[in-house]
Amino acid sequence: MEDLMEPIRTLVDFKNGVIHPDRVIERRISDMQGMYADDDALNQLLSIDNRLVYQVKEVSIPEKEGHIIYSTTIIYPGKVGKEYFMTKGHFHAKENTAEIYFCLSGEGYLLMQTRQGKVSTIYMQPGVLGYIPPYWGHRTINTGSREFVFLTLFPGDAGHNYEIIQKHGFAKIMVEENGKPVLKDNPRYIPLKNG
Ligand code: M6P
Ligand code: ZN
Repeated sequence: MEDLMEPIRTLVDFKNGVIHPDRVIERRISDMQGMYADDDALNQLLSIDNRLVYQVKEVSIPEKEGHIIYSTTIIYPGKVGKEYFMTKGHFHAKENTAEIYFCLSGEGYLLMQTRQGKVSTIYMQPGVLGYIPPYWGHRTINTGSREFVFLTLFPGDAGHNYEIIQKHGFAKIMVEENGKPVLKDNPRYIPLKNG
């Protein structure tokens, strides 16, 4: 019983996420360089104000097999050029691990992709649970005009692999056209050679 841990009670607000997080990760425009199709639009935004794109509020759970890590993410409304504010996106370091996203407020998309370039999306609104099966890389996108807030749960030993997305990008991007979100081919996408 050497690993016995005390139970944890966490208060989650539907608009603000975890109320007393142990850690808050902030991602600003400057952290998103190279991730949007339009570099000029990003640099222009950066010259005005290095805005907050999203925040992850984490609870300290051991990053070990058997545990379930949970956190809430708030993606602020905004765009870089025509592309909506989004998370960096990642695969799990241990790729045969799944994840659950549950929308608390706002709206957006869960964009998923396999190493082979197969793409899938789930439209998220309050009450929608998106299940990301093992082997799918994932990113979330705020296509609404308010904060997009969701709760996530994933295995303690899943880990994050950002490298694949940083180097190759997602095959699709979500852009605004005539006031509506549209999924388009990403001009910067580099397919993985061996999947
Ligand atoms: C969710 C979870 C986290 C992740 C966060 C932000 O809360 O999937 O594990 O860190 O979204 O996404 P990213 O790490 O891709 O920036
Ligand atoms: Zn994940």
